[in-house]
Amino acid sequence: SILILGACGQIGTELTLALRERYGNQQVIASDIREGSAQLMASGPFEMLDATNYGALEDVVMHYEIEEVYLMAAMLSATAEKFPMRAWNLNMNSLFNVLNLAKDKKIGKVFWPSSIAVFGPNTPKENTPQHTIMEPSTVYGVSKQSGERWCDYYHKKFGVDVRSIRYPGLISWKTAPGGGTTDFAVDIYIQAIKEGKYSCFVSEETRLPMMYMDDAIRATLAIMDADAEQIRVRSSYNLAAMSFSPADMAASIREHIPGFSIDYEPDFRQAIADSWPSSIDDSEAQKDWGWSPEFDLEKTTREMLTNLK
Ligand code: VAH
Repeated sequence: SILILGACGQIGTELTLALRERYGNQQVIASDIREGSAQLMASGPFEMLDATNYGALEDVVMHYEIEEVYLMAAMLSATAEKFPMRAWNLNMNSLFNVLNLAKDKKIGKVFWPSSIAVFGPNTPKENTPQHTIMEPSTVYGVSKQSGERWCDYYHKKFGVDVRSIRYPGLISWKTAPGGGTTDFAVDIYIQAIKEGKYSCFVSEETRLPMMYMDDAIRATLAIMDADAEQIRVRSSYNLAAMSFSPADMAASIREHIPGFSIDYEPDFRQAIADSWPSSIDDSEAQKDWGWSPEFDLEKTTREMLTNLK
């Protein structure tokens, strides 16, 4: 069976539903520290579980005979700046628990999400390469950079089959994101429908790598489906789909909601966004396991406005 930790989060919710669709509802155990959407809770087994609690995690793994774990539980960039030590504890101890279960052969395969947040202010900003300067200036970014080093170490040292993707900002409508800097790219659609206007917490020219959730889920399933020898990068793969600014989003929204207006009130999240790249080179993922995106900004806007209406 498959276990998802953090199954009620923005990625976890859709990953759980996609895995249940593919492997059958009873084969996919959802877990989190709180219950999730009605659709998620109704579609298969659920366990209340704190991913930092090794004993509780091991019990669930043994009870359900788990072979694969998707560790989606984490504290994201904005919240992590407010609670650095809680973020480090959650993001790192959950990873150590899962890597050690794999090292002890209690599970066979691990997916762990990294982020473009591993890059920092002196990383090349355009077409950021797979291997480059990484001096993250956020707690979240430090935890993701350190997590990548541990994943690579456990693979090389103990043969652990852990696979990882550096997600861009993710846009989806099924579950609200929690505490991310790129949450503006979701909020803008929700507010466009509700109020016809949005006050954006990053500046209009803030251009960031973004991806629609369907592409992110498809990439996650693809990297896990690949043969082990195809996965040459065991830290984490760069992954890309599109890059745009809030101004680009507003223009795209106005094609559907002509009167939509936006103003900009940058807050502490501006400095986080400014430390990240504007576009990503994901040629390694394309080459090693056949990655290619399907959603551009226009298609994303259509999907979001249609489903949020
Ligand atoms: C965040 N959505 O904003 C996450 C992601 C690249 C951004 O890591 O923290």
